[in-house]
Amino acid sequence: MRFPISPMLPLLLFLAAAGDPPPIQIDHPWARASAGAAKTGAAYLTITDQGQPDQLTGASTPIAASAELHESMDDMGMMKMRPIAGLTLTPGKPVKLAPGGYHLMLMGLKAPLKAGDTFPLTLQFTHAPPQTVTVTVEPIGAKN
Ligand SMILES: [Cu+2]
Repeated sequence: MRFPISPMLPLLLFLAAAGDPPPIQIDHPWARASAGAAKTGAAYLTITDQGQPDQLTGASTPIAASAELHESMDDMGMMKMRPIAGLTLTPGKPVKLAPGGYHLMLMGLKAPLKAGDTFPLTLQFTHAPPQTVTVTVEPIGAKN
C-alpha cells in the first residue's frame, strides 16, 4: 500500500500554522444523538472562508476511530452517501454541512453520542491551519 500524501500533511499544516489568525470561521458545530448503540454518527457545521480560496480536506476527533468527509445525494430516489476528498471553500461564501448534504461521518464511535454532550473536532484545510471546534450533541430529532 502507498500513502502518497499523508506523510507530508503534518509538516504542511505546521508551516501553515505559522501565519496569521485562522481565516476560516466555523459556526454551529453540532451532531445528532446516536440511536441505540450505533457505531457511526455525523457532525455538521457551517464554514465561512474569510481568507484565500481553500479546501476542507478532513477532520479528526478523539471520540471516533476516524472522521470522513461525506456527501449525501439522491440517486434515483435513493439517498446514498460517498466519501469526498475535499470540499471547496470560496471566500465569503458560507458552506453548510447539514443532514442530507455534506457531513463529517464519525466512524467507530467509542461511545454513543448523547444529547447535551460536547466533543472536540479538528478540521484540516489545504491552506489554513487546522482548527479545533467544540461540537454539541443535539437530540435525535434535531434537524439543524
Ligand atoms: Cu456519511
